[in-house]
Amino acid sequence: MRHYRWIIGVLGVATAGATFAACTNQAERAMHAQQAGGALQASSSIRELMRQRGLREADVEAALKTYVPSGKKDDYIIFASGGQSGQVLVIGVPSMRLLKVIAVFAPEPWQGYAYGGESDRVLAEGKQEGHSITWADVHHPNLSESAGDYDGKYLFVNDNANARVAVIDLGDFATKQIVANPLVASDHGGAFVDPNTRYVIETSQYPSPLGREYAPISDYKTKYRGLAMFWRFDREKGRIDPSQSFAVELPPYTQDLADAGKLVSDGWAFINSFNTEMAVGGTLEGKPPIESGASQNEMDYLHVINWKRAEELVAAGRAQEVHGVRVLPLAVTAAEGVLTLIGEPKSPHGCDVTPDGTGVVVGGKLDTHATVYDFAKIKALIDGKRYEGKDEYGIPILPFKDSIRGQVEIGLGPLHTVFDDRGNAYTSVFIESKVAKWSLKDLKLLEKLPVHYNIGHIMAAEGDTVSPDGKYVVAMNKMSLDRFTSVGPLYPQNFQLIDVTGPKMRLLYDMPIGLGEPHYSQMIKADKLHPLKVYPPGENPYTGGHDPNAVEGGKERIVRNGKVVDVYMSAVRSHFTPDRLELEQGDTVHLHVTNLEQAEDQTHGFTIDMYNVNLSLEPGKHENVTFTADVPGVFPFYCTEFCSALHLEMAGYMLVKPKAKGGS
Ligand code: RUQ
Ligand code: CUA
Repeated sequence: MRHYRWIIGVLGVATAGATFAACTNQAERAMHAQQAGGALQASSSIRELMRQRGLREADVEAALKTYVPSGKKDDYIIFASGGQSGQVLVIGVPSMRLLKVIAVFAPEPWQGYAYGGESDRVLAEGKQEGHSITWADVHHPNLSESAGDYDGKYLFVNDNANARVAVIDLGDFATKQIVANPLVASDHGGAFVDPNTRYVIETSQYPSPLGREYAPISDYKTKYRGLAMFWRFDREKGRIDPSQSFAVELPPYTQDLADAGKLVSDGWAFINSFNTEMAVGGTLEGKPPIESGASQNEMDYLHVINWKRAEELVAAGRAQEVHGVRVLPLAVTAAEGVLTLIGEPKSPHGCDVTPDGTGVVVGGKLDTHATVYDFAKIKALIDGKRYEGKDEYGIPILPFKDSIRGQVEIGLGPLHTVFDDRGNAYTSVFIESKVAKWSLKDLKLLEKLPVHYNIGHIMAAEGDTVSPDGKYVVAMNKMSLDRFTSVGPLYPQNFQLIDVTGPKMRLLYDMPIGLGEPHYSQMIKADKLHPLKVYPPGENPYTGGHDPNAVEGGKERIVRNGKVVDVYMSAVRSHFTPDRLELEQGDTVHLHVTNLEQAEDQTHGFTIDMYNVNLSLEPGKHENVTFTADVPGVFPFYCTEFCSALHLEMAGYMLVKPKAKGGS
């Protein structure tokens, strides 16, 4: 209500007064009178407008809190998983405008990602067993951290389906590396970072024989395993260094979400799990499906990993090499206090370390509580070796009751938990379709807000850091029925922006996500990002330096060496040099093309008819493309970005002369 009155005040009175005083010319005055009249009319008719559009005061307030006028920028940026699209979404907050889709695990034509240029190599790194994979089930984006705070430098995402992790450089918002895990067949607990991004943590989901080997399902308990992978991140190079990475072998429980400790719990990692029953299905043989087999036990296990200890043991040579990865075997893990288990109520999900690092919150899909584990208690129990027993792999188990701070009665299907700056936690409640706000201090439920519908993950502004910002929470909903205009049986997902500044949560905005099922996202203060405006001249974004084949203006040329042709080409408004390529059928062509521009936003594209080559040449960028001119004919090439008035003229011909008949 306050906002509404304020609008009328500003639009109706202040604007009109100020404009009249400032102008003398009669025509101008008449014009301003008309405009001011319009404004006055608009303001006095806001109620009318609200009536016509069926808006309540709460709607107007939400609109005022989210509307970002043309030319103004957002305060926060969300990096969201693009789900099955294999990509990452960049979204502004509070406007919820989509700013970019970053190509990660799937080809993306606009960015020229994996269409003949340098990025082909990045996608090819993601092969598993020689198989190219051109999609991913992206789950959890995580920003790089320094001292537990997002530093705006890198983003890591996992591919749940094919056990891969990608590194995105936030200097140019481009994917630089994909590492394929050679040991496991799926990963879920990733890609989480420790507070200084020493490691990117990736934990397996469905157990399988390590090293992607074969073993019959009857050998499940003896041959199938889980894994926690610690990928060493080299900040200088901006790449994961597999040679410095290691893994911790885990029992074949289905490890799920993971999180790294922070502050007091730095050096530790936590993973929730389900199916500690080790059910393997067999529905056709009349056995229970995994679903029911896995829901027998009252308790599953929270995995507590002392990764600093694991690192020491690996350095001391206690690991074994499996497919080039140093793996700490289960026996070592069990004997040396690397892994400890604690009971977790009924098919847990979510595993979230509190901002101060003293607690770990786990939801229970089939339990109505969020359980808050207490790191100090866990540490004391481990140090005193006060175990309640061991599992069948010899892993020590801590007594549940003595390991927890308490439990919060949340409702049906609590999953993930995030935090604000005032000691509140927010848990997604899947079955109830609600966000539950509760107090970390006294574990009291404070409020529940309905969301639409089936909320999975939940995310808060800077929520995974040691100092969350509060302000916003985003509900990431699996279903959107009745929210948006119908677009056929496959519905978009629904991101709902929630204002958490007041005593009550306020739903502000619905944003449909129409290309995949984003699981998680993170939200960073926009001013922490410092992306490049243009590339330095001749930059190869995928090697991270000046390309040796970069072309300078005036040095364009075509060099033929027998059947191999090197073309050194420049692009500048609005022509390519050279613009005619005379080739012989069967020539191998190495095309080196540099965008010579250094003006912001002056991107050119490059495509050749039929060859499936499509490049995006941002200012300064250099690309290398190799192909065989196997088909004779005339192939126009042109710029695919409307870069200038004469953009359509930015074209040329590749002429491929047929081999002489009967010749070789
Ligand atoms: S998991 S909600 Cu990766 Cu909860 Cu999706
Ligand atoms: Cu360059 Cu269009």
